[in-house]
Amino acid sequence: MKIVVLTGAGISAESGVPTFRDADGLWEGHRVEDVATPEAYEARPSAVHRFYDARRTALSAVEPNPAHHALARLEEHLGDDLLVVTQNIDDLHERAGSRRVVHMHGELRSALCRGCRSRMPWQADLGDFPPCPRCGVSELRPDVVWFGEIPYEMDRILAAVGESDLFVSIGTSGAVYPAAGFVQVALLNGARTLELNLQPSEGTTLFHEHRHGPAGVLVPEWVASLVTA
Ligand code: BJW
Repeated sequence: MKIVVLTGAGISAESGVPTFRDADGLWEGHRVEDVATPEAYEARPSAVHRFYDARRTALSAVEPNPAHHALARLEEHLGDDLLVVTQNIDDLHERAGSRRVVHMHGELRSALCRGCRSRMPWQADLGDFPPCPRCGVSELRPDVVWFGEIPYEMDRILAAVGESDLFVSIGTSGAVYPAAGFVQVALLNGARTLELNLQPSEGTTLFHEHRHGPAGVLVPEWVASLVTA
């Protein structure tokens, strides 16, 4: 059985990483749609760098939770038949042991050159506008996908979703496309669809099955049922 799992901020919530659209969400009073844009970066680059530098630093203080570990365990059983597509820019899937992970909205521990478009692993702050070590010309920005930009590895993702027998969405509000549309691609190709989320997502009616509760409980239960079956 081929499985594609789409994860969102909700899977990292129990690790202490804030979500975007919940009451205690990340942007506190700002709509994420107004600030996660290239235009916001052009207007206030220092403020945007401060925000991402703080989130990168905070990553060192959080750990993967039982939901991340369960997905890593599932990969041990399914190997190449499991692909985790995450909208998250944290590295908690990898730290739990998952290897087949696509970061469609980029990664906190990566930088992108605004000039030569090189992507490179990056641990330090970007707020002092370091030049690109590859071209030396332009400044680096967070390697994340803002509104209006094209998410990474879309061809690989759509091929995997199209070939999947089961599509599982975990901890995402279903508010942001193209990720919110993957369930429809899966349905059109005959896959079963399962939602594991704290509450019904915006696309909840598109799923054959829903389980609502914390990912740290639901995901290990779901993985255990698959592995024992
Ligand atoms: C728990 C839990 C627990 C809590 N256990 N659950 C009009 C109509 C349709 C589309 C568009 C439109 N106008 C514009 C668009 C396109 C636009 C878009 O979707 N806009 C919407 C506002 C409508 N999309 C884009 O621009 C994208 N690019 C694009 O479309 O390019 C064109 C193209 C695509 C493909 C091929 C060719 C061309 C880019 C989108 C980029 C999104 N970027 C961000 C920021 C990334 C960097 C950063 O992290 O700062 O990505 S925005 C933000 O939202 C972030 C997230 O990945 C993304 C999704 O959020 P997520 O993960 O769902 O979090 P929440 O907070 O919304 O939800 C958390 C859920 O977890 C909730 O349901 C909770 O209940 C639950 N939860 N605790 C389980 N313990």
